[in-house]
Amino acid sequence: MTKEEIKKELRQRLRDTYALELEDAGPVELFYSLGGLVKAVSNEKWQKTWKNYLTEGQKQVYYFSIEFLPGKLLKSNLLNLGILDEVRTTLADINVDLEELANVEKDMALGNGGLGRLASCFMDSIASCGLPGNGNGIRYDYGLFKQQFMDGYQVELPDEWLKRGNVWEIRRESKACDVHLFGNVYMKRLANGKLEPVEENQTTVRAVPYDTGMIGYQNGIVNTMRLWSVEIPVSEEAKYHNLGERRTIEDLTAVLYPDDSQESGRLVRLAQEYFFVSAGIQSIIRYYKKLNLPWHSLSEKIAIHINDTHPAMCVPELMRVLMDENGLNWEFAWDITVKVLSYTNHTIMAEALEKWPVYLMKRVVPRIYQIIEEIDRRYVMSMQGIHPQDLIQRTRLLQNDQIYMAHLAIIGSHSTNGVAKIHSDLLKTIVLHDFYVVYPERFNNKTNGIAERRWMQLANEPLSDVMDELITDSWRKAPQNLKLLMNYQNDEIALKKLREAKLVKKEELASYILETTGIQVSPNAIFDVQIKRLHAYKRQLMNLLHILKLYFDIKDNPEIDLTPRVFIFGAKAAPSYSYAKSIIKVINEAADMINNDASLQDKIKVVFLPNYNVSLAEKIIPAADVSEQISLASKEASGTSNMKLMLNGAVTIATLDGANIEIKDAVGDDNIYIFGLTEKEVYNYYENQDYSSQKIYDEDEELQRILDAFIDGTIPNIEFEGQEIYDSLLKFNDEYFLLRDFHDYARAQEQIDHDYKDAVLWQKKSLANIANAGGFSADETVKAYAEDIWQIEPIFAHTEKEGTTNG
Ligand code: F58
Repeated sequence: MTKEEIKKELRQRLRDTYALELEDAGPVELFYSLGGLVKAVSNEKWQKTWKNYLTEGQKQVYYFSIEFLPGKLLKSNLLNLGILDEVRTTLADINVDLEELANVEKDMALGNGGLGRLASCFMDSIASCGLPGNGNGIRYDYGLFKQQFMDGYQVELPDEWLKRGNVWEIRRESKACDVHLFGNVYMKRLANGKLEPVEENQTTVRAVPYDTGMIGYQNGIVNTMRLWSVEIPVSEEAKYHNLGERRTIEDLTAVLYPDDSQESGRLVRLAQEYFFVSAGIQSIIRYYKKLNLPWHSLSEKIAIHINDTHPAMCVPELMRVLMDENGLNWEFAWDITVKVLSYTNHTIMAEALEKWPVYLMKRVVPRIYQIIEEIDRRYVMSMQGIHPQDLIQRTRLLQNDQIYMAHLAIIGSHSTNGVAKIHSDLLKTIVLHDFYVVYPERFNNKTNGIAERRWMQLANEPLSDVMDELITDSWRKAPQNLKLLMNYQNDEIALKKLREAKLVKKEELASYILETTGIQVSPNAIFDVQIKRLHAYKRQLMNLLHILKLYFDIKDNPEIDLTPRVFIFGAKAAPSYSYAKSIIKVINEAADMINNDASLQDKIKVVFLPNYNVSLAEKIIPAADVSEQISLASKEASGTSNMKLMLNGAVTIATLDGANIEIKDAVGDDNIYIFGLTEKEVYNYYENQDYSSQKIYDEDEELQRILDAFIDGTIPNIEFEGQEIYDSLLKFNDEYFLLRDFHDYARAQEQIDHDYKDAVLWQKKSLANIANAGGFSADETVKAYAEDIWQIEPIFAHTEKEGTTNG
C-alpha cells in the first residue's frame, strides 16, 4: 500500500464510522480506523488461506488451549503484513505517533503466564512457517485481573478488555453450535440388541465462535484463532426469563480462572473446559464431513493438540461425537481418537496436575463421565497379564474417586511431550515413569520457543537496527542467522553499538519506572530482572534474601565497592495463593525501606512494577542486563522469559533447570552464571529426607540476620507476612531449598557484580547470548511438532508436491 492509499482509506473509515476528518480524530478513533484497515487487508489473505487448505485437502492442526496471551496485535499485524514502516511514516506525516495509537489497544490477556503466552507464540510461528494450524479456546469477557498495589498489597481489579470492542475479531454466528451440560444419561437397549445412550434434562447452551486472523510473517498466510463465547440459545430464551438464571449461563465464559483452588469456581471451570472442547470438536467434525471422506481418513486430515490437561476431555468428547452422533463403534472410534490427538505436559508439580472429583464430572457432563469410565475399564482390561497389577492401578484414570486428567490425555493420544530436555526426561524417569513403561514410543521432547518477531523486531527496534547493520536483515526471516553476530565478538565498534542500543531501552524503562512508581533509577546501574508468575518454586523470595544481604553489606560498610544495581520484579500472584501474595507484600516493603534509605547511596534499588503482562514484558525485557532464572532445579518445566531475555542480550543467572540447561549449552559456560543444587541433588534430599533448614540457619550468622529481618521489625509493616515467610523457611523446613542454595547464589551474583565493571567483557557475554538465541525460535519448535507429532506440512511444500502454484 502506498502512503496516499493508506491516508485515503483512513479518511474514508473515519468519515464512515465516526463522522470525523483525519485532522480532528483522536487516538481512539484513529486506532479503530487503522485496525479496521489492517483487518480488511488481512481478510483477503485469510479467505485465500482457508480456501486453499480446503481445496488442497491440507491436513490441519487444531491447538486446543484454555489460555491464549497474544498481548496487543496492531504492530505485530502491521509487521507481519509488511506495512509497519509505511504506516508509521504515513502517520508521522500527519503528526500522529503510531506508538500512541498502539497504546489504545488493550492487551488480550486470556491467560496466566507461560502456558498461554507459548500458545500465542506458536500461533504466530505456525502461520509464519506457512503451516495449516488453528487455535481453539475461550473468549473470556474478562481477562487476567489487573494488578495494583495498595500499601504494598496486591489488589485485583477486573480486566475489561472488551469495553471498547475488539477490532480484530469476527463473530461467526453461522458457525455456532450447541453444547449440552448437566442432566442425566441412561443406556437403552434397541430392538437389534445394541445399547444406546439416552440423555435427559440437559441444559443446552449456544457456543458462538469469534475468529481472529493469525497473520504469518510476510508470507500471505492467515490462520484462525477461534475463541468461543457462551450465549442462551434462541429456542431456550423463554426458560431464562429470570435474570439470575440467565447470569449463571452467561457467566460460563465470563472470567479466566487464575487457579482452581476455590471450590466455588470449580464447577464453572470444569464446565468451561467441556464447553470449548465440545464446541471445537463439533466444528472440526462438521468441517471434516464437508470433505466427504471416510472416517478412517480423519487422522490424515486432522490433528488435535491438547495443551496441558485442561482440554483433555477432547478424548471422551471425540469418542462421543464419533459414536453417538455418527454411529461408529467403540474400537473404530478409539483407533481414530488416539491417532488424531496429542498432548503436551507443562508441569511436574503434583498439585498442578489436574484431577477432577468423580461426583463433579458426573454432574456436569454425565455422558462424558460414562465414556471415561469405559476407557478406564478397557485400559485396565487390556493391561492384564502384560503389566503388574500395581502399575495398572497407578496408571488408570479413576483412582480414589478422582479422574486423573493427565492419564486420560496420555492413554487417549499418540504423543506426550515435555517442554525442555530435562523436563521430558523427568517425565520419563520419574513423574510419568509408569506410562513410559507402558507406551515408550509415545514420549518425546519439544523444547519451547519464542516468536522472535515480537520479542526482538517489535519490542527492541534499536537492537534490531544494529543487527541489520552488522549481519544484514536475514535474521528477521531466519532467526538462526543471529549466529552471524558471533563474528563481531572482538569488534569493539560493534560491541559499543550493542551497548548503546541497550542504553536506549534502559533509559526508556527508567522513565517508565519513574512515571509509574515515582522511583528514580540510573540507566547506568545493572538492570537485574525477574519477571514471571509469583510462585514459591520460582523463588522470588531467594532474590529478596540476596537483596537483603546486599543491604546489610552496605550498612556494615558504606564504602563497599558494589556496582549499582536495580532489582526489577514483575509478577502476579493467583488471588487465592496467600503465600505468594505475602511475598509480594514483603518485597514491596523491603523496596520501600531500601529506596528511601539515603545511606545506601543508590547502590541498590528495588522496583516491583505492577500489572505484569505482555506489554510490560515488551518494555522490561529489552532493558534487562541480568535475567533471573532461579527456580529450584527440576521444578520449572522450561521457562520462556529466559529465552526472551537472552535474545535481548541479558546474561542469565540460573539454576540447572528447565531450558536454562539448553541455554547454557548454547552460550557456553563463560556466558551464563550457573549456581545451586542439581536436580539429582534435589531428588537425593527427597530420598534421604535429610534436609534441615534449621541446621543451616543455626550455623550461619549471615542467614540468621537476613531471616530475622522478617520478624524483628527491620522490614517495617510485615508483622503477619514476615512471620509467615520466616516460618515457611524454618518451621516448615524450606520446601524449595532457598537456604541451601543461598550462598552459591550470592557467589554467582558477586561474580556478576565484578564482571559488569568490565564493559567489554560484559558486552561480549551479552553478544554471545543474542547470537545463540536463534535456536530458541518458536519457528523451529513448531516445525518439530509439525513433523514429529502432527504430521502436517507447510502449504508451500504441499502445493509444490501436488504440482499446483497457489501458495
Ligand atoms: C508454564 N506453565 C511452566 N501454567 O511453568 C513453564 O515452565 C513453561 O515454560 C510454560 O508453561 C510453557 O510450557 C504455566 O504457565 C499455568 O499458567 C497454569 C495454568 C492453569 C492454572 C494454573 C497455572
